[in-house]
Parts: sequence; C-alpha cells; structure tokens
Amino acid sequence: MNNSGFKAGFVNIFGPPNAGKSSLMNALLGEQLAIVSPKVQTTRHRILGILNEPGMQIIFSDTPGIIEPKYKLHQKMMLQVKNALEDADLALLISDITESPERFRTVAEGLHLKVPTLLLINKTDLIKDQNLRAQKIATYQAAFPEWDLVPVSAHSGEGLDTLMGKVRAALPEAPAYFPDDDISDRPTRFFVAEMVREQIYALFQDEIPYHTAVIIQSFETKPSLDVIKAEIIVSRETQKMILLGKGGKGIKELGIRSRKKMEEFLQRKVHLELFVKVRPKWRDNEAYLREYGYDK
Ligand SMILES: Nc1nc2c(ncn2[C@@H]2O[C@H](COP(=O)(O)OP(=O)(O)O)[C@@H](O)[C@H]2O)c(=O)[nH]1
Ligand SMILES: [Mg+2]
Repeated sequence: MNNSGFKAGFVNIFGPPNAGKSSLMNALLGEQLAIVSPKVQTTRHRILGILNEPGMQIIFSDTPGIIEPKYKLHQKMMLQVKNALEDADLALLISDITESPERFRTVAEGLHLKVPTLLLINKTDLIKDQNLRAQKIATYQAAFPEWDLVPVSAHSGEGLDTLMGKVRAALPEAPAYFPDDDISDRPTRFFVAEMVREQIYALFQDEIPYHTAVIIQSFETKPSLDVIKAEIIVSRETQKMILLGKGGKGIKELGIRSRKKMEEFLQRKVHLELFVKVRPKWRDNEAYLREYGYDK
C-alpha cells in the first residue's frame, strides 16, 4: 500500500480543570465522546477521539485536568497526563478566557512541554464585548510571547476552523493508526459507564460524584434492545442512601437520564438496571482502582 501524502498523528489536549478540554474534543469530533460537567475533575480517564478525514487521521486525546494529587486516584490521573505529554505530535494547551494568565502560568510552567504546542484561549463566547475580548487575548499573548495563540469557543464553534488548519499543518506524514471507521480506542461499555457517571455529576451535589465509580456488570444485545446492568460504587453507606434517595427516587431519576443518553449514543432501545455498592476507601485501594479501570 502506498501511504505517501497520508497524514496521521496524536493531538493531546491539556489544561487546568474546567477549561473545557472535554467540550473542545467533542466539538472537534462533532460527537459527544467525553463527558462534560461544570464540576472540576469530571474526566478521570484519558479518552481518545478519532477524527477520520480524506487523507488524514487525527487522534485527539482528552486528559484529566492538571491538579495536585491528593489520593491514589489523583496520582493515577496525573500519570495519564504525563504519559500523554510524552507521545503527542502536537499539544493543545487550553485556558479559559475568564482566567488570568498568571494563574494559568503555574499550570503551563510545570508541564515542561517537549512537543509543539498551541495555546488555546477557550470560552470566547463568555465575553460579548469585542474590545474587552481583544484586550484579554492581547494580555495572554503578551504573557506568553513564545506560544502560538488561538482564541476558540467549544460552545459557539468560533475559531475551530482556524484551529483545525493549524492542527492539519502540524501533523506528520504517517499511515493511519486505527481502522478508518473507529471513533475511539474505548469499547462501548466504557462510554456507557461514563454516561451514568455524567448524570451523577449532574444530579448529585458535593462530594458524591467524587466518591463514585461505575462498572458495567453485563451488556447483552438482544434483537429489540440492549440490556445493561451497571454497578455504582461509593465509599460510604450514607452516600448510598443519598444516591438511592427517598423511596428510590434518586436512583430512578439517575436511571432514566442515563438510559436516555445511552439510547441516543447506541441508537437503540436500552433496558438499564443500576445497583449501588459500598466499598470503603475504594479511591485509595490499588486493587479496587484496577478493578474499576483506573490502571491505564
Ligand atoms: N461558555 C462556555 N462554556 C464552556 C465552553 N467550553 C466548555 N464550557 C463549560 O465549562 C465547563 C467545563 O467543561 P469541560 O469540557 O468538562 O472541561 P474540562 O474539565 O476541561 O474537561 C462545562 O460546564 C462546560 O459546559 C465554551 O466554549 N464556552
Ligand atoms: Mg474533562
């Protein structure tokens, strides 16, 4: 096979929590692969999203936000960030336009990037005043004169064409890494579990989402629908009570919302059963973390 002219490469998306990394990857792919929430540290795993275009394959990687590790779970998350840093063809370092360049600098400087990097200033839609927007961007450029800066909005789509042009230009000539009908390296089970987690972030407050893991126990494809059984792991009995809610109201609502997301993603009917289990201190337990998939 003659691959000459074909371009392929890995583009990794980094930044502090809540900058919009997952939203940006979804916007570039035109598909909701990574879960999004207004709460920090929603993304725990590295997720690849594959964009196949004529003559080109771009493999985006969404990573957990850059944070100080407090638990073993955090250490695992930061290890993923480090690994991702080392194997990219291009890094997209992303900040929020409402965030000051000074705060962002502490993140950017700790990274020691060896790969070519674009600095994305995301959420431009939040600043309606054009002058103020231009001023914010100029302040960023002055603070980081060495970076190629691209203002974008994952929500409005502003700047994404410019960004894609720069991404294409940065890709090396290489054969495709994945079959051209793949959209991710993750199996369907993974995305289905993430959908339950996303709805837990949307429905429950405070520490609940951070103490939760979701595992798919079984996934059966029947002629008319998929039957999915999922286990929700929490650290304490009180958290289980909150998830279940009065007369099971909480878990019921969670089930309905998760099922709707799954049906949209799978494009077929789903029967979903949720179970809640207490596993004290699972976030600091090596064996549990492995069992729940936090080993990559
Ligand atoms: N207004 C606005 N909000 C955004 C944009 N991109 C992301 N967000 C919001 O910022 C929050 C964090 O987004 P997410 O993609 O989960 O950030 P991550 O933690 O970096 O992965 C969510 O509430 C998103 O809806 C954007 O372009 N504009
Ligand atoms: Mg994220």
